[in-house]
Amino acid sequence: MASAGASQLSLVDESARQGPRAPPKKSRKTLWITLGVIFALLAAGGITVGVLVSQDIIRIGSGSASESSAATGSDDSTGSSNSGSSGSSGPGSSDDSSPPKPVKCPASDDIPDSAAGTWTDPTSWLDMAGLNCSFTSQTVGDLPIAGLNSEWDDSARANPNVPPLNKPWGSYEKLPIRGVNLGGWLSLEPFITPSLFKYDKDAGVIDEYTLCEHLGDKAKEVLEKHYATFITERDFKNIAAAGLDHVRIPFSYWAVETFDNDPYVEGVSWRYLLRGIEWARKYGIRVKLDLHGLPGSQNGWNHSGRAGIVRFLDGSDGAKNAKRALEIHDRLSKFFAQDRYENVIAFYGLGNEPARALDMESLTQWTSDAYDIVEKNGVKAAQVFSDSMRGLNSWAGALPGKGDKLVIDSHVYSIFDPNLISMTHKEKIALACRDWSGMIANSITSSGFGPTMVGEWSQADTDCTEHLNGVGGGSRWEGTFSEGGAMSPSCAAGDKTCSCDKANANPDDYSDDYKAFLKTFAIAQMDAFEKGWGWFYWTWKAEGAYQWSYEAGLKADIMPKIAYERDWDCGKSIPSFGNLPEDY
Ligand SMILES: *[C@@H]1O[C@H](CO)[C@@H](O)[C@H](O)[C@H]1NC(C)=O
Ligand SMILES: CC(=O)N[C@H]1CO[C@H](CO)[C@@H](O)[C@@H]1O
Repeated sequence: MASAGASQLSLVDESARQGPRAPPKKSRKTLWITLGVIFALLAAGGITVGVLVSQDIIRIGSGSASESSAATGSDDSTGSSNSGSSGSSGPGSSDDSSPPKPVKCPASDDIPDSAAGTWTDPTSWLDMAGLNCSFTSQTVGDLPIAGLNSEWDDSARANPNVPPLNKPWGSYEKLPIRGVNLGGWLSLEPFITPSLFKYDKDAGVIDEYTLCEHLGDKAKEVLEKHYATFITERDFKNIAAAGLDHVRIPFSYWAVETFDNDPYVEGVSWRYLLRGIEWARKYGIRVKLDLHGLPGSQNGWNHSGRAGIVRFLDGSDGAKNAKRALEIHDRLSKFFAQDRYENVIAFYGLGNEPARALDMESLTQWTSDAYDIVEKNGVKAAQVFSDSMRGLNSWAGALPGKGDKLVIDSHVYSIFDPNLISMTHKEKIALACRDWSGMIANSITSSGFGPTMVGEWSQADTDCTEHLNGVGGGSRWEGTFSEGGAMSPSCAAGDKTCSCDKANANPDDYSDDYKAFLKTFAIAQMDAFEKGWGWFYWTWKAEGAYQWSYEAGLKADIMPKIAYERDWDCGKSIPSFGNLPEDY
């Protein structure tokens, strides 16, 4: 319309320039005809648009329910409403100066047969909130961009303590990560969501693999419902409000691809990962990608997808699965090298907790190969590898020459080691302030590995939480969990008074002294881990495991309200916690 109008006007100008010799009557007649045609076209266009709008074919200003309630500051938005075919506008398009472009959501007839029902088919998506509903078969690195808006806005900042996304963070040694994991969301873990694992023992459901096997055709529906409801936009908003600035997002290889006869649900979590990154962006939170399950299982633990045997690097098909993992990194890194991710993805994790038993030399070689692939594909984020539970010292001097582009990740817990879990409350705080703090400070020097982060830790001081030691596993605390040796209660009292009742109670029923201890223990660890590049708490949300849920910890006042404003530090003396008994 605009270009047609312009050429009409130039015709009018032309006739006007013909000056006095041109018959004025004819000239005026041409002008009126021209204007008449323009008005007729405008009117017809308006009617057409009106009809399309009234028939819901074009939607205008169609921000999703969650976006509009977040914009008005409502805290009740769940961000998970199934808003059917409603489209969504990009972050920049709410700007008054540029009215949102109309979005046409396709009907199933509009989807090409080849894509119908696949992960690119928006009519098959359970939850459209925050997603672009247009059909596109476009991929990057062979991975779909479906659901993404074309524009993005990196101007948000998580809190006044950190720079907005579009400004450099600066040195992580000076300003450490204060982050949280979104555990149990895109990679399931029984202790985080026991409700998904409530089956008779005979069903043998102990991890995501056996769960999907058991559910069969229903697996997709059950898992997508979990993806859509367990973590929503509201969580990202609350994470930023708690003074946290990074999220580590665990996801597993079946977000991208499945192999052989894998029962896993393929591809569905991909869209939720991409949407999670967009929500992080909206609240100014930087992201650490964390490939939590690698082909074959890199550690044989339930959170790798499949408990039991390691078939990665080692074991049957170990070499094949290690190669598959490199191919997945090739695709992922091509995708995440897009400009849109440069400011929001701060860290790219190569693999969570490869087994300690794996040969150090082959693990180092695999890590180096993966690093090269990701680097070559243009990912600007620093890469992260796990110390594979060997301890930071084992990696001093390893994988040299990468400067700040490769960070080591250690997971620090006091409860899986009989020597640590049996410490008294005060000893545990001293352990964090003295030993862990020294360990991290040493690792970031030139005699250690260098850049060091703690990608997982928790304030739990017992291993009492249901399923923590595997589905139906008991606890070291009460002496009901066997690691091959003799079982004896391992709380500091060391006798049959050791009880899980108090730790597993609702935090409303905790004594003030126990609350004060838990909060001080959390702060002591934050303090220690900030001697390096900072920390990610494990985890943001858990159904009933209060001492593993940052969200529940905030409610119970056993976490600092604002992560970077704390009323105690390791330089102060350890409070007495009244007469807190040592049986819990
Ligand atoms: C939605 O996706 C389509 C296809 O990728 C794209 O052309 C369009 O610009 C997107 N809409 C917005 C609002 O970004
Ligand atoms: C059987 C199994 O793999 N159990 C593990 C499940 O994951 C937790 C930690 O999240 C471990 O402690 C269990 O050993």
